[in-house]
Amino acid sequence: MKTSENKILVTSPLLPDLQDFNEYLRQIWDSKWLTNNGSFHQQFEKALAEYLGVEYISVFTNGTLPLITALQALGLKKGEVITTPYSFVATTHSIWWNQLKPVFVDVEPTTGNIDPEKIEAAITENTVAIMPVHVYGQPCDNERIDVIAKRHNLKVIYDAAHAFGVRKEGKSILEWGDVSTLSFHATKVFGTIEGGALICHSAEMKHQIDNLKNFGFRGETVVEAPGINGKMDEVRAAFGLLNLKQIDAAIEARHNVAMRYREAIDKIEGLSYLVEQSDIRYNYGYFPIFVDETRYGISRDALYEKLKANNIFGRRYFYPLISTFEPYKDFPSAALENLPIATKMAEQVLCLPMHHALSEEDVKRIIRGVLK
Ligand code: T4K
Repeated sequence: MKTSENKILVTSPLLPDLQDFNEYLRQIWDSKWLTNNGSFHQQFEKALAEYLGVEYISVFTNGTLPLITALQALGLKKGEVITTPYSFVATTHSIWWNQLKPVFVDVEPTTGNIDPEKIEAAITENTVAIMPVHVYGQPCDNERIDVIAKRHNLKVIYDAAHAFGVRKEGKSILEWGDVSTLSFHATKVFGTIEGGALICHSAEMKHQIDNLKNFGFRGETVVEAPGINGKMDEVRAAFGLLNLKQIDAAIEARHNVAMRYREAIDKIEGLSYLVEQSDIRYNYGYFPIFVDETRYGISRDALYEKLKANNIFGRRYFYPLISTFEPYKDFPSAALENLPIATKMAEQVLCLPMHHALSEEDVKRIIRGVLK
């Protein structure tokens, strides 16, 4: 391999056809309506609800604000929220921004998701909610999480940032828990440049969330809650509306890459990947592999550097663990002995490039790169 070969990045954004987008931009220019629940915003919410198979969805300007707003909408003002350290840092930050206390529990080695058994052990009289993450789009064990939540009267907020379009037994996993959130960041399977959404289960709650993302206004003159500005503008709603038309093809292209990777990695000693659960429609947002240094021969970091030297840019999502970052590292639940599985996964993981536009030649180059 030569370093003069093209750069292959971990992901590449899904972009609408430029002519189609220009036409939508022209309509926005003509209407002079740029934000605040405009026509594209309304169309986008409707089309998303249909595509995802959910009833109530509210789109936001990114994927972090729906998490922050979810905790507000559920009226959680004080207490502890049990969560996973194996995620992007926004998950924990959203708890902190609500002045709630994150409590980390370990994950399951088979999925990387929060371990329900460890949730139960971490519940105290101060626990008010659970915030699991469907990491890499792998569905959490919602049945066990539900039972625990009901038994202890806790709210469940699923961070489904990675789970766009993921279905279990034909139904959207976004219907689980009290609420779920999505991210439409440029690096995600489905993007609106920046964007996100909050999914809830009643018209009343959607109304409350719509008000919260608009400063808490109800009508023109009444402010019913200390809301925030989380509104998605018309340009990004139009972008999202167009991307919906090509999302299935993009997921199919990712699926093909995943199959090629699996076939190759099955033959490499010391490398593994997350095994799929049955009856799930995945979105193939990420392709994490785990490097067992003793059997593979070199460390995860050495493989990461070796690929980089060949212009192949994987990413160590999710290393370091959130619980090791400055704001959280001194929490008792952040202690390494509390999180052995998450710690091991974070030390071994490398996400290989995964997106809809990878060519067969790219895939071959990446596979050659990971071969010993
Ligand atoms: N919850 C979870 C579980 C999440 O994973 C995230 C976000 C959130 C909540 C919060 O959602 P948002 O508020 O972000 O909507 C990225 C993303 O910024 C972030 O959205 C994402 N998770 C996280 C896992 O990854 P970085 O720092 O890795 O992004 P960056 O800029 O290094 O980009 C990665 C690669 O993507 C680049 O090598 C090239 C490619 N890229 C990136 C951008 C921005 C492009 O090709 N085009 C682009 O425009 O954080």
